[in-house]
Amino acid sequence: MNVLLVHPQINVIQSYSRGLGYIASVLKEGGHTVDYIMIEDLNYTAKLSQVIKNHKPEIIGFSLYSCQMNYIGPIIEDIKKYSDAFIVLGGIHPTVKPECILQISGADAIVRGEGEIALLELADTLQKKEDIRHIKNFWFKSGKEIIKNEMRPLIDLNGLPFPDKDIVDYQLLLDQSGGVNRFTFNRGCPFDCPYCSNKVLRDVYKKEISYCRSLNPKRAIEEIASDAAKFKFEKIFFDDDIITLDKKWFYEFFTLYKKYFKYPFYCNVRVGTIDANMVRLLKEAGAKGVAIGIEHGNEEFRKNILRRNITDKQIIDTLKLFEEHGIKDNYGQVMIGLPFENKELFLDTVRLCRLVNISYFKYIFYPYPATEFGELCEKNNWLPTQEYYMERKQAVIDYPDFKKADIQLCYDLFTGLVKFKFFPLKLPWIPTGLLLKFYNFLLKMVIPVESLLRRSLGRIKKYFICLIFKNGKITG
Ligand code: B12
Ligand code: SF4
Repeated sequence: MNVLLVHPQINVIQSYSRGLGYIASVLKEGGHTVDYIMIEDLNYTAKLSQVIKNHKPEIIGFSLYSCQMNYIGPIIEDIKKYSDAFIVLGGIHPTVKPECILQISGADAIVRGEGEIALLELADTLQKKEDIRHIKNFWFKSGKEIIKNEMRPLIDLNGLPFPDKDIVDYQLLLDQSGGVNRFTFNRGCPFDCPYCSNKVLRDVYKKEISYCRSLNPKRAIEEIASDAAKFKFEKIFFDDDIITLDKKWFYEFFTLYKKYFKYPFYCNVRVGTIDANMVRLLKEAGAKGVAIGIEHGNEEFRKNILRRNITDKQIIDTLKLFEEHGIKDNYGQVMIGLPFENKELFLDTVRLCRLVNISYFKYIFYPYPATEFGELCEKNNWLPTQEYYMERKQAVIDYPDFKKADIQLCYDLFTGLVKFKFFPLKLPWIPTGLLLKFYNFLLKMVIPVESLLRRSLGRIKKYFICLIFKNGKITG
């Protein structure tokens, strides 16, 4: 069968999808033909219809994050005008919100959870012209009815081929991302953070005790080696939610990595899951930096609302541990605009971040469907006020105590407020809102002047060094 995999990435940073890569490998191994197309903006129509007319797919599979749902209705309606391919929606959104099958009128089915074997079975069964309605993981539209099939057991990751990177111009993707190659070798996370989809994913597979699984370390090393032989890249980012969770895996994997590779790398670490020995191994293996989830700077808020039982001291000590071992290019992830947050609480995030010397990935909170916060926001009508927006970068929720405009202001100011520590964060006679607006004005003036000064000083320094070298006064 001819299968077309569609990856809508509108208003998000473009990246390779390992999920679609695995699906493509398994379909190809099963004798099917696979094409892939990425939709990066709303001018997709001509490109998409060209691909569909050329390749004549019999199945078209969409991989969907929640933030892409508003875009795909018209795309699919358009396809229906000139193709009678069977249209399947898969990925995280249909997994956690399968009812979305009703929202997209042109969709024939959705797949919940892992799609490799489910889609292969669909292609095989359609090819044989047999009844597809029993295939596990699928929800099918059948007239006005929805057929809701049960889930199949979780896949043995070690039995899978490597994700197919030939479906895209992978080298171009690597070059565009500054030579960063990304890998994820583990699936699942055992924590229950109310804003994250991991608990929902676990619940989808509730009968499976082994939801959190890892690719065998040797196999993971083989995948990196296979990429190293095919592509040119400078460094690696391990996207696993928490690479330090399974200690046995961690030691085995990084001992092998140290032996075989020289690529500097970054990974995600959860405070409380790492000790000095592990940090030492990361350093020896070539870690340049780690990303840790700070999420919020108010300890009570972090514990009680975000259910992250991690103290400020633990965060500071963990980062110190990395510094002491020479892992210095570290990142903290922070969220702004959470339910029950306000401007005062936001300033606690700035306060905590001022105490540590790291860079930041800052995000505006987005209520992912079926998560605890997603449902809370739905119940309280705290949902995005715009149809199209840059998820995590644009404020779209208006809470009674934290207005959309203020969330955006806090997001825009965050880096400046952390960097310029001399700005006081509490001036008793200025209410927080006014203070933030004043700083917004100051930062717009100060940041450009500061970086201009730094660049000019750098140039002057270089000029003098050149002059001295030329005159032979310094001989190295
Ligand atoms: C690694 C990762 C990334 C990486 C790589 C992403 C990628 N495209 O592969 C990076 C850092 C780039 C990233 C970015 C983003 N991510 Co991310 N990411 C993850 C993480 C930690 C693991 C995903 C993964 O690789 N899983 C393993 C692979 C093999 O599984 P998979 O991709 O889910 O695919 C399987 C199934 O979903 C299904 N499937 C997928 N597509 C299809 C299609 C069809 C037709 C079928 C039948 C089946 C199917 O079969 C696949 C194979 O089993 C998850 C958390 C999690 N535990 O899932 C978050 C997660 C998926 N990310 C999330 C988000 C929001 C994003 C961003 C949109 C954030 C942003 N605004 O920029 C971007 C979008 C990136 C993009 N352009 O696609 C959310 C999604 C929530 C939601 N409801 O939408 C998650 C769940 C984290 C969370 N906060 O809860 N991410
Ligand atoms: S620890 Fe991280 S990956 Fe795990 S549930 Fe919490 S936010 Fe999600």
